[in-house]
Amino acid sequence: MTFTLPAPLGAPAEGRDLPAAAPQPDGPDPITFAGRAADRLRQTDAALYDLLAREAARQNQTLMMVAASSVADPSVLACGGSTLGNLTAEGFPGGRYHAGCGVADEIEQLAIERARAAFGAQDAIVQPHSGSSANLAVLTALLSPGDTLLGLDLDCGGHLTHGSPASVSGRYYNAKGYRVTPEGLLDYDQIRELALTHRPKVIVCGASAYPRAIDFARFREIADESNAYLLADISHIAGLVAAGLHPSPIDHAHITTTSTYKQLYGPRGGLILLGRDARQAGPERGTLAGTMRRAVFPFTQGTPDLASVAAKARALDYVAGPDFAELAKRLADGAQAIAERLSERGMRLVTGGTDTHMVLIDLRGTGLTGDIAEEALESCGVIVNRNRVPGDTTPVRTTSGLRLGSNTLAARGMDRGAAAACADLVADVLDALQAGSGVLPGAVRAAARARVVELCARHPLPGYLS
Ligand code: DSN
Repeated sequence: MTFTLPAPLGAPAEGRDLPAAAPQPDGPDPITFAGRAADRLRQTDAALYDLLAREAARQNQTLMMVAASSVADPSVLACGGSTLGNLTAEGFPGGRYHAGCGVADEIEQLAIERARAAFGAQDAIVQPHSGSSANLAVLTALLSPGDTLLGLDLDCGGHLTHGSPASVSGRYYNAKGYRVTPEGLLDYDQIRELALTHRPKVIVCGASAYPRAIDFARFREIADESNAYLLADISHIAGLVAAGLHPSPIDHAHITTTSTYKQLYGPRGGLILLGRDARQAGPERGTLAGTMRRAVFPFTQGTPDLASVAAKARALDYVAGPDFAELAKRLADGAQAIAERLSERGMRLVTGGTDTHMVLIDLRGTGLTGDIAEEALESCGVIVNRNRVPGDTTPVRTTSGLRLGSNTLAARGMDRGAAAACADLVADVLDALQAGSGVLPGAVRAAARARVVELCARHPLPGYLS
């Protein structure tokens, strides 16, 4: 079997240059060199192939409005399915614990450079398996068990890894929480007071369900005053930050983390980014950046997923490219349009609107709960998630809210008008549910489903069918 090797990026390390085969136009693809990988799966495992095909069809034919999701370009998926998945490569470029990592080193270095370029960062660690893994690495590097951490409470929009008792972050550390105002907004005076009272070693800013801009500079002032490290988790807003549509935390926070599959339209995975504090001394030895690298490997992870690292490199190239600004603008506009239309339709929104891709509906007083609304919308092909809202007293699987996001709508090319049409769909279903005491009439479901099919056909997933 012959396959074409890509040209190396630079001069290969001595002894690592591989024989390049002549291009074979009709030969197997040089990335999986399995030929038609999907056909091979179909022939060898029809049951799994069928499930994967059904999932692809589901994504194509539904309106994905989960704020924590997006859609990766097929070129990102190609990297994730490449032979890099076969590689064991503990360590970092130029310092591995296994042989055969020359190409992988170049790929990881490329991902690092692209992450730095996309965010204007001094340093980047591209190996975290997820945003949660990135946060775990940072917290374990900066805190000893029992040390104090200050993060946003879960019902106010914080993330599990920001100090929830359901996670390591709240179980192994002395987690204190800050809350939002009755209007749903961050209260920086309260955060400062809590920081000065509890003297946390780490303050976490960033959120999973907070639709407004975050003042990272103010957070850094509070961290400096209370002698804490500032960790900014921008998993939800990383695309807006990269596009300059949300203030960047890179030079305010000591450390910034993000997942790569939400607003970076990349693979499952995470990043750790450092700005002006990268070269300052870490808590024990070496620099802060070096501390973070060791925190990922060997402290909390083993061998990296190089296929995912390659997929991150691919996604980050797009993020730094000319089309991304347009996409980011569209997703911000789309969220605004959704918030405006839902407000016009009488829905109560947490904070009254949005500065990001995210809109949070407060269902209290409607007689509906998040789980019932989520299920009814899914039956129409509109995919959202139930979410707690500030002060929510319902169980986590019930909730009093719905969280919507515009990432995938924007990737489908939807403008403000199309995004508003999606909001109308949501409002129609919720209105009918309310009128029917939680039961969605079949005629409403059928009409909504037909509009979803029509919207999806008019705005196909980019790169998948064309
Ligand atoms: N962080 C979770 C969320 O926001 O839904 C999953 O990525």
